[in-house]
Amino acid sequence: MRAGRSNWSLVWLITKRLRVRIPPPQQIRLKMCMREIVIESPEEKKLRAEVAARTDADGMRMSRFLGMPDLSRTEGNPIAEIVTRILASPYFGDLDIITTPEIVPASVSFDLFDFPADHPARSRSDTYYINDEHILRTHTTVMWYYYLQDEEVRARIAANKPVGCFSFGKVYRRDEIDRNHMNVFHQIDGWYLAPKAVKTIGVKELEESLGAIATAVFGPDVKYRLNEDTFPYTHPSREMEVQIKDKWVEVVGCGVVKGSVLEKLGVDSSNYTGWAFGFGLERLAIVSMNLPDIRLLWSKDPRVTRQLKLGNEFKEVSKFPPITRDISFVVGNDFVPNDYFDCIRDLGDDLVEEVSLLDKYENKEKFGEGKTSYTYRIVYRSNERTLTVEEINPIQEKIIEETKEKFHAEVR
Ligand code: FA5
Ligand code: MG
Repeated sequence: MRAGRSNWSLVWLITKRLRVRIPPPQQIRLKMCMREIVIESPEEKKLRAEVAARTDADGMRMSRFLGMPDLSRTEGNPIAEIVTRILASPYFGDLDIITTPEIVPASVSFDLFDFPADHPARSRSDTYYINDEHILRTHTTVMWYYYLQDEEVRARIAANKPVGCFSFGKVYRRDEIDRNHMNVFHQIDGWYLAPKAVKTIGVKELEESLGAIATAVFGPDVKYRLNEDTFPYTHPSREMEVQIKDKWVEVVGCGVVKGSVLEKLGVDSSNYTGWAFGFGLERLAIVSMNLPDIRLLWSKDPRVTRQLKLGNEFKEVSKFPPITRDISFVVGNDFVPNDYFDCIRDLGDDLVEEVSLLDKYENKEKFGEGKTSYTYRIVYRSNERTLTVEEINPIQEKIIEETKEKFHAEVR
């Protein structure tokens, strides 16, 4: 199944000569020779069925998210195109591809990856919990665990050989709502581990791998830079920014894999070292096409889909007018904004373009102890049609109702 070395040098030669922006078909065919590992999880199947049967708001929301299409596997979508380009990059010649469950144990996602006990990602305000033990995966980095369970991979490690793979697909986070953020988005991760006999991996190799990513996606003239960053499972860590027009945009998180995490995953860290990266695919697509709104990537409007080609400057299709509504309320200090954004998204679905905080303050005399006043602006806009007040008012009414009932807020 695995491509022989000789095959790969051929791919490398082809790519090098052409400096392709879009990989020609023969390369993609050759790339099929990478080993594809698909992790079947009976536990995930069972949990998916359980979620699908739920009728509470949380359950229905997660069920809706799980049912959304995986754009990284949707032919013709730029998210899939970015993945294809990265997989075709000669630098990553012999990496495997692994598909992992989307519902994963919290213990795997957080404990094995050295997340401190008080890390915000562990909290229910940042992560979707299916139950006390399981979450919707928050990043594709969780593949490290699954990859190292594969028998052939373990055999390669036992034989003192390098291993590495890509993993891509949907991830889920409770987050703000704006033109650059969705609760469901896509990531790709890659990593490579080598024994000392082959090489010791440090920042130099990490930077090389990132250069390869930047070139694969944006072409050879891309300008990028690396800043210090921190992740629980890598050290040192970096974020990569690429320059688009005169703006620097954060696109990739990466680092040298931490020895303590390798040990927990069953790899001898005195022998093996590795680099790893992971990033949001939407961000790259937005940057590459100058997209004004992340939701356009999900659009079915032919005026939009026709234009969704990487590197193609997006021309705004007559933007439909927004409807804006503000809501002010006083609420207890245990109010969790991400819960509120979820609630608004449930009620307004993809008509909600943005929710922004206009104002927040405490005033003991006026509201009493432990209370805060918030004002949010909700911008409703459709990418498909002009919204009417008749359509938006009932949604806004419902939001006001839920603000009172679910969040015990006093709406002003
Ligand atoms: C991570 O997820 C790390 N797992 C990356 C990593 C992998 C580091 C391996 C080291 C080694 P971070 O939380 O910064 O990192 O997210 C990565 C990218 O996801 C961001 O740069 C951004 O492009 C994208 N992203 C994050 N939140 C959202 C969102 N709500 N909507 C769309 N894209 C998002
Ligand atoms: Mg980041």
